[in-house]
Amino acid sequence: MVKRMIDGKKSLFSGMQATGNLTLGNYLGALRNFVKLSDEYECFFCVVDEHSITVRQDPAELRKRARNLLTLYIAAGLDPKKNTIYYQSHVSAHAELAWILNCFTYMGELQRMTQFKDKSAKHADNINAGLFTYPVLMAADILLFQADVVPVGSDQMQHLELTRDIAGRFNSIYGDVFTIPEPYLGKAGARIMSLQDPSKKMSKSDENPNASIYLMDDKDTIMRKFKRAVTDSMAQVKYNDEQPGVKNLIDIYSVCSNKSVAEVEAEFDGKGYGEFKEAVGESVASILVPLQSEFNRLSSEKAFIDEIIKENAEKASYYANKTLRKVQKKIGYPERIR
Ligand code: ATP
Ligand code: LTN
Repeated sequence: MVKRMIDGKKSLFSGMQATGNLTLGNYLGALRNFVKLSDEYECFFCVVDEHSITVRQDPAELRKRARNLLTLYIAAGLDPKKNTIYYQSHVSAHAELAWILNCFTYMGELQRMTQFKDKSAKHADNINAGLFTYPVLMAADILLFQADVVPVGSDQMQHLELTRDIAGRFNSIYGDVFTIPEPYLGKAGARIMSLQDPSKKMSKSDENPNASIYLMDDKDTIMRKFKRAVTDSMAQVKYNDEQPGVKNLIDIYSVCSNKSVAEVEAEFDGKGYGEFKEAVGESVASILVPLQSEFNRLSSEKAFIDEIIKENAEKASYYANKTLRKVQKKIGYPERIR
């Protein structure tokens, strides 16, 4: 039996890290889908600042980026009165449930996680236990809110599978405690590739700034980066695996201009890459430029944002604690005396 937390509505959880500058990949793979789904579900959108400290952060910078991300959620179109938008670190239930779930997760499962392997190769001087148990905290995030659906980019699928395994394992011992979440991957945009090396995903931690479109890039920069994007010498706008650079640009254009892949191929039939890249740049700028002005407007509304931070942390805590108390009771923690 599936539990409905609020008003019979299904619930949705997702989170993003407040590290680095957000890219077009983050927007098309995740944030855009948050907005698309937000009417249909009871939504919890989290700035996962606890995940961020698995790699070293400058404190002032982390605080600033976390606030910017929270503001960006709202600027992208998530209504903070209807959706619960908050910081993970303001809701202690995340860390508390993560501890419990650590005791239901096997070392072997965590050792298989590709993100752990990638990040430990990248940060060889700081392979800390938090980096290793990162997916358990992510499972706790999702399960606390009994999420039915979790919109993510395809790089997070493995973590979501693990979340489902942990939840199933817990339920099989203690009964029906957690909803088993389903991933939501958008049709296109689930994996946007680097503009300089289309075999790698576009990543905010890429050292080459030309590889990524940052959400705060101005129009000239966007146009320039697309102009320099790596393609091939086949001189045809066709969607296939032999042309990974062109394929990536078609994906981006298709999502940003709301056209199907076939429509895009037809539109640029017989035309050169120069013209195509310019159209891709225009379509991306037509989304990012308004997003940036809304972000700038909201950033100056300090009292409004502060109020949202306070109210939504309380709301998130209320629902998270409901699940946490149930879990604590099931596993046999002593009852609280009131
Ligand atoms: P890094 O690349 O530095 O590890 P990240 O951008 O993958 O960071 P997050 O901020 O946690 O890390 O990602 C937020 C969301 O954006 C996740 O749902 C992730 O799957 C999605 N995402 C990230 N990169 C891409 C991409 N290139 N294409 C599509 N979705 C992406
Ligand atoms: N690991 C995710 C961020 C994240 C997340 C979550 C996404 C943390 N907790 C819960 C969805 C649901 C990433 O994108 N790197």
